[in-house]
Amino acid sequence: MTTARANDAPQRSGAAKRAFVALGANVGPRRATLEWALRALDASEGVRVVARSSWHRTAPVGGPVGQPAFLNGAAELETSRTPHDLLALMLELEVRTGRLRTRATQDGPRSLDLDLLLFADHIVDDARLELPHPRLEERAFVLAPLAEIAPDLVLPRCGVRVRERLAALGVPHEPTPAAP
Ligand code: PH2
Ligand code: MG
Ligand code: MG
Repeated sequence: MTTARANDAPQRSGAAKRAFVALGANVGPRRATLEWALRALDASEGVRVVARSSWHRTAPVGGPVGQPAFLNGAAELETSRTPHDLLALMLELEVRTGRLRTRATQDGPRSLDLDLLLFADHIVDDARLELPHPRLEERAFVLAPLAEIAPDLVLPRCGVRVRERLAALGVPHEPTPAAP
């Protein structure tokens, strides 16, 4: 594991860190699954959900032609976990919704997708995790919900605020009314 931080504080200081998570689903009872995921995160040891967006109905980006529309959202967490411990929890929650992960399902339909976007000022690049999330700045389906809860958050790689990056992508800021 290669984990670097902007300062030299120990990685497991025990102090709560701020993290941002993207949520998505396009199979099954999407809204109920996403709400369950937020409750399950908040109920987990060392994790508190401190802010959440509304759910945005979004057209699928990439993946197989004709896959169903997504509901997407974002949440801000406070956590005493490490990035990898938080990731492990997120993957466990995905599996609990019945999600299977194979090469064939990459970018394909999923009952629940939880992506770790940012974890304090951590920079991580290993086989399991990349932080900041590698496609964070390109994805309106991530930035639009994130702009609801953290519009002034500066995206570390490009130095631009979330709401400015979203505007530059040319996608309306307002949440799309989400179907159930
Ligand atoms: N996730 C993907 C690929 N494409 N498209 C939308 N609209 N929403 C997603 O969450 C999404 C996607 C890979 O995780
Ligand atoms: Mg994803
Ligand atoms: Mg994912």
